[in-house]
Amino acid sequence: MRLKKKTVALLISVLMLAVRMGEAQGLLQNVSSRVHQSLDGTWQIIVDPMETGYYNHSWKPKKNGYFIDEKPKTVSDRVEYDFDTSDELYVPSDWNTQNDKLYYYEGTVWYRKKFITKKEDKKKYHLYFGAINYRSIVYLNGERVGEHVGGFTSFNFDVTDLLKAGQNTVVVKVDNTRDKDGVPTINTDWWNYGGITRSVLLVETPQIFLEDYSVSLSKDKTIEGWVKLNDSSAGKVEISIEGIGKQQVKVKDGKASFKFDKAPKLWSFADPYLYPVTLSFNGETIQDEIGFKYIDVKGKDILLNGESVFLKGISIHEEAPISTGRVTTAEECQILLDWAQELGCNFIRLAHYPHSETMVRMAEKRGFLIWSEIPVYWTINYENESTYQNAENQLAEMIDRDKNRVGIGLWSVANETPVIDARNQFLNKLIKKTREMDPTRLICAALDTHITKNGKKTIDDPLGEYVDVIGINSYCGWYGGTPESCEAWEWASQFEKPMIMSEVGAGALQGLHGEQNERWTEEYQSAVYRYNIEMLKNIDFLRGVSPWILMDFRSPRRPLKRVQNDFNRKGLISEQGIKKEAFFILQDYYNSQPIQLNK
Ligand code: GCB
Repeated sequence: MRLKKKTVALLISVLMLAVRMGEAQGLLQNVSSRVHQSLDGTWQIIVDPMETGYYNHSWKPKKNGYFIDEKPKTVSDRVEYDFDTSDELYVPSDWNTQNDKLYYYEGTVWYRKKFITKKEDKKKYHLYFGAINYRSIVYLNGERVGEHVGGFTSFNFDVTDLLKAGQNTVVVKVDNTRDKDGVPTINTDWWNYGGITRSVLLVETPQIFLEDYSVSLSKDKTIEGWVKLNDSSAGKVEISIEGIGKQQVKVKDGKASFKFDKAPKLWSFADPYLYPVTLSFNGETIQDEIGFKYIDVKGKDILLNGESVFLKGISIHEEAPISTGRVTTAEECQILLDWAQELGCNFIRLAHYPHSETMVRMAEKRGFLIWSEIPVYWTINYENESTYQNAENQLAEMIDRDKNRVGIGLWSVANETPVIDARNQFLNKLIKKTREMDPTRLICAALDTHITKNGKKTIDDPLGEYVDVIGINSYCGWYGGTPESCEAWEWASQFEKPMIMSEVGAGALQGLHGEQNERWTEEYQSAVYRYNIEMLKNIDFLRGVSPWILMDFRSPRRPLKRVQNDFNRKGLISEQGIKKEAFFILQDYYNSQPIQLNK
């Protein structure tokens, strides 16, 4: 049988979509405001480096894998695992910092939780995962529910049919094995923390429910939005925005858009105002807090609500202060944001992957503009279509979750990627997709290549053409040149666009002192900051800075025992929360730098 070209194209696109969507259903917007039961806490675990719980000796998937949580029925039965007497791990968290045996572990760990729940007719139940790194397969009461790929985005499954009133067993196979074709790839400069790293929730909704919504500023500076049900039903969604108004939106075919003809007060650094928003449908009420802003670029300027601004930022990894490991609590987010505020920041770069919803919500509430990024990092496999689909899926999941977060100003599609054709095409496609999904925010990428032309560092990466804001990672004084040499560096750009110095910095062990030319001392790091700040002051198209990085973070690329001990030491603060001298140098710079640029 010969298939027509068109049919083949259609089949391919359907297949792609299936890959993109994985098996998770549409993401539930704002889960924490819905009726839910937390499944956080202690889970039983089995470490399974040989995948014995999944494959038989011929490497065929087993029907009776660990997911059925079997018990011997008689004394002569052979069952070679037992969750009940196995080790435990806390969820949410990584396994590496909870159990010494798992510090360097990469592979599969099976997680099991038993929980008791009620089950009402006419309700739907969803298992929601804030994030699992990296590959997960979810089972409920012995049946496979679905799977997900990607370590930093949220997903959920409809488990209504499998859920029982009373006791239930959820088993999750978590595999953090690095993959050459993955996003990220095998080579990164951060710890590949494995595990169920964000909260797990059992969410209850009506059978027909409001799955997703968007509320944002329209082009005419009033309010617009849309609502989407889980199916193509009709109905009425009530939306109320405190201080603005209330309306009933008629939904047809599962979707509807709406407008409020009133100009809201705008969110700003100094007054990060969020409106209480309530959405009700079919007996479910969802509360949100939503702000309104507009952000554009004009020539070399970044305009926030029409005003040219300077972004005083800092890069942040999702690394927990003091306790180390992945950030898992609101208190840890608070500490990181307190430090950024003390530094004088109005901007944070959440590197190198989407951070938790808690972090994003807290940051916008405190007036930080946010750069949010997907882990398209260094040399991923740009030639591979499934790598692209994976990256696009993570991008879609990031935007899906955070589209209502006014604090997000920039979506970053990549960090330090090589300038080759395959990468240019890959990233152009991703940029186009980002624009389609969200035309209201700026698109950027952290680039690292620049040639020296007429004695000036010149930004010439062809990607500069496609992004709105050019991020540049430059490590003068650390990966090249002496600290003193940086002051004289001059910059030029082939693009009439704003630039953010998205990384600059140097490593220092907190408490280690010496001469300013002595590596790893606080004096060396301070010198790098001082001279780079002088350099930055001379870049006339510079509209922001996010030095690398707020706090020391764990990385296997950093083995030097005397100072690093598995930590990248470029933090302005040690992982134990002690500020290094360079913190105050950056703070002085930020205190002297106006936010509003009167051009
Ligand atoms: C970079 C990377 C960042 C690294 C940093 C470093 O350019 O973007 O992920 O951690 O340099 O410390 O080398």
